[in-house]
Amino acid sequence: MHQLEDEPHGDDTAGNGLLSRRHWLQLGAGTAAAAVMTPLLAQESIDQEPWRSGSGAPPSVYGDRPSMASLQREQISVHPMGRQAGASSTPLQLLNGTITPNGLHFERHHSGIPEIDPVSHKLTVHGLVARPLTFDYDALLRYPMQSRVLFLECSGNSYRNTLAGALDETAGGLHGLISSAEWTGVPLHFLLDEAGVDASAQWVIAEGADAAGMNRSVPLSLALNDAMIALYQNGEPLRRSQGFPMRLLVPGCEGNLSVKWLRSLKLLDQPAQTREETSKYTDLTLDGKAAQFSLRMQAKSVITSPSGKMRLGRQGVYEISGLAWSGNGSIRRVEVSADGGRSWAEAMLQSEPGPMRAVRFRIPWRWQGQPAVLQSRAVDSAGNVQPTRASALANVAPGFSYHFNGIQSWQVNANGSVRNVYA
Ligand SMILES: Nc1nc2c(c(=O)[nH]1)N[C@H]1C(S)=C(S)[C@@H](COP(=O)(O)O)O[C@H]1N2
Ligand SMILES: [Mo]
Repeated sequence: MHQLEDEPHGDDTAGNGLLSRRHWLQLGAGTAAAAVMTPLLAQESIDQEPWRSGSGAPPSVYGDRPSMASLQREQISVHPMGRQAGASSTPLQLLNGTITPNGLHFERHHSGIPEIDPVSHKLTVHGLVARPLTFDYDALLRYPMQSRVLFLECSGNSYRNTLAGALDETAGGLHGLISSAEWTGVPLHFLLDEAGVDASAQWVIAEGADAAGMNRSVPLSLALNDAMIALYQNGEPLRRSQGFPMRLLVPGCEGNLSVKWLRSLKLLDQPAQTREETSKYTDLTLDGKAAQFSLRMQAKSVITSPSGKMRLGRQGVYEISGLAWSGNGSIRRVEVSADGGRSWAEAMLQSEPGPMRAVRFRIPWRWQGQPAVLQSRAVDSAGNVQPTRASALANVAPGFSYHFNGIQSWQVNANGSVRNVYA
């Protein structure tokens, strides 16, 4: 958490200390107000730091994170069938910017991470096509590729906030089944065009080569217009846990559609009604009906700093910062409240908004020891506004928790501690 400075008021833009962006523009202006908090005045002679007393480590084969930074995924679900069937989440509160480092991309595996030999792995395109085709890794590497920065979110993300009591968890523990990467790979339509899709085909059934053989039905329009076979993740070959050697990516849709370790694409005239689109990932409503194929992830945001389990130190101006995304397009704006939703101020978007891409938002906030409830609300390019927790749950059958996008509330107490609450 960055604490900035103490200084006179006058920039308030919404209740309980939210400040306008003007507050920050002044920081660079050379006025007295420009003093960003300087914790210590420099001394005449600087002490000799211990790490300067000898030479450092030699160049390494593969870079490592600093051992002082305790960057690790949180293991969020212990599955009754064993840890292989669980998930781990991105520690959102420890990161900044918008890209997730590969080693911290969230994981969700139905049957663990297979060890796949890229030389013998094959991808077959078959079913309602003129020519069934098989592609190996080498063949795919020769196709024209595209790179796209995309978020990937599990439809079970944030389900913990659907439970009856608010858990005292971190931002990553509650919402870390979302990550972002620059994915590089082959637009799927190249392979489908080559196989010659039959006019009767409406769906593509994608299947993985893991022991679960996880499979999902993807509407043909999405497969032709937007999906890709990803081969690289942030510049390097996919991580094993992300589907090495190849995975399907269906931008903006629930993570389950992005089948990892992809081995088969079968064209059909109807969905396959697999386990993952019937007994799982469906939305049961209060009238007893379940909606299938709620594929697009809805507008959502989360403040990552200050956030759950953090503690504010001295009083002063802090930067509230977080992530926002939507599977309906791009993020148009993000609003922030410090008074539990009574008043809102528009945050700055500090990264390029783009389709199916998470943005980083920031806004200055003056904390003078007063209790506060911090919230953020995303608005996407289709005009969807992120709902409150209560309205997001209003029509949901108890115990059904997929696709939850209710507003997160962080309570800041007078002693500076920050906790998840339902406001
Ligand atoms: N073959 C296969 N593909 C899969 C899964 C799986 O278990 N097996 N899990 C799915 C689910 S539920 C999600 S949310 C995403 C998670 O992708 P990640 O582990 O790369 O974050 O992969 C999807 N693709
Ligand atoms: Mo998922």
